[in-house]
Amino acid sequence: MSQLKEKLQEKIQAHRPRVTRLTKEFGSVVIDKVDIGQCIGGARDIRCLVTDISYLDPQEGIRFRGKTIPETFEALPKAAGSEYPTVESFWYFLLTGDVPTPDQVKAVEAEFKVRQQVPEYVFTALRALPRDSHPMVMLSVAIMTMQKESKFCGFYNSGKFNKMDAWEYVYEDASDIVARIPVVAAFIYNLKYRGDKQVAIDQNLDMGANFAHMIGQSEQYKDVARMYFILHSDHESGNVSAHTTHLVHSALSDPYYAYAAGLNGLAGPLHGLANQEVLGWIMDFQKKLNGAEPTKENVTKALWDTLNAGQVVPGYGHAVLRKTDPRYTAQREFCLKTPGLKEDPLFKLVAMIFETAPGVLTEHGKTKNPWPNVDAQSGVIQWYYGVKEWDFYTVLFGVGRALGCMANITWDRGLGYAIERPKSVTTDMLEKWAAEG
Ligand code: CMX
Repeated sequence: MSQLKEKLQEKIQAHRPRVTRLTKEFGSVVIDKVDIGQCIGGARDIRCLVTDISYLDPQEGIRFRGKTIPETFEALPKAAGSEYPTVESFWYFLLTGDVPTPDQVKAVEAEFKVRQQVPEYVFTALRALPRDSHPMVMLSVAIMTMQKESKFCGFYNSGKFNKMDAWEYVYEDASDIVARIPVVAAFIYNLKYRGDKQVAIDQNLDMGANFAHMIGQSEQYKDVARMYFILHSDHESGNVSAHTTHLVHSALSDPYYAYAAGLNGLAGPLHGLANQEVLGWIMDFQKKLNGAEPTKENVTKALWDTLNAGQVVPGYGHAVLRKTDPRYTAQREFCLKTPGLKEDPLFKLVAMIFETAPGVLTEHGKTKNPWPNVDAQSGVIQWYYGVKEWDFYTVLFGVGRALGCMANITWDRGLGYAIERPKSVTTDMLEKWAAEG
């Protein structure tokens, strides 16, 4: 058993009695109530999911295992010659809640080197798809194609399946998916945008650095990849991709089925596709400017044009957050400290939208949160480094999100969480309850 798996086993075993006690002794304690607005309005704010991987405070933003984004970056061992941690160290941290030692990180890196070998048939399947398929379709297909590798499914069919050990097989699949997904994403990038010029894995590089290497990127982009994958990893459990993954896995569908489903949710424009939509919105705006300088006035007009056309301003608003998303801030700070990037016209335009959009959205009066989310800033960095194919941006999100979703379902099995099955009601029932007050 690997060091990480051993540590995880220890953590899961220590945690199980807490869940048993809560269910057996305190199962009937009320922690929330549901109104008609929530029932019709997407179950907003109803407390009915449990995760210890991350928590999203409306004012403060995300904490991974109790740490804010700056605290996380500060605490974890860094990649050689970088201020950023490796994705592998973050994976250890997300799974166990412990900051790993450099040796523990090395062990995960070594484990990932073995796990990251993607079966050749995945590439054959991707090459068989129409080349103009959306890269999120390709990513989802790739994950589904690998389902035949599932160790959890093998365990289930072995006749020896039992609830206590099931997490170990989820962990195996989850680790395989996390290690392989950047390799698959790089393959898709090269297939779609670089004439199928494929680059072999560099066994000496950590996950983020290897992704940069495989898509033909610069030395500096290695940190972009590390930062990007970590920032996009997890946002507690109610968002569409995390919740879908959890829901599908709750039926004991294996991690391949579950994460492909999660990715399909991430591909929606109100969720992960928003980073692509932001770039599309900006390019549209620049085209309309026809060479003129962007100003606060013409940005304001473009925002109102979008709102008056009944569309949402992509990259702004959030179901939980009520302040600027610290994932936005972390990326903005990366831009501000990177020579060249802070002078980049696209960064300046995004900064001007940041100055303008909250006021416009507040005046518009609909959104509960007029502040930017993670997607408002992420495309600028990619664009600056030459990843200009913005329909690929959600794939980058999907690589990062695998970390959170896979850590979560490993714990779901470890703690034996039930199949998810909320109750629905009819409109007649709602009207009856409404009349009764
Ligand atoms: N532009 C215009 N209108 C917006 C808006 C925005 N950016 N954000 C919210 N609104 C509108 C909603 O569409 C809703 O209108 P209706 O009452 O007509 O349906 C109203 O404001 C209230 O919505 P809300 O309670 O503030 O927000 P929701 O929880 O319903 O939705 C979200 C959250 C993110 C889907 C929404 O803010 C949005 O569509 N934003 C733009 C897309 C985006 O950036 N998504 C990425 C989110 C982060 C991620 O998951 O990646």
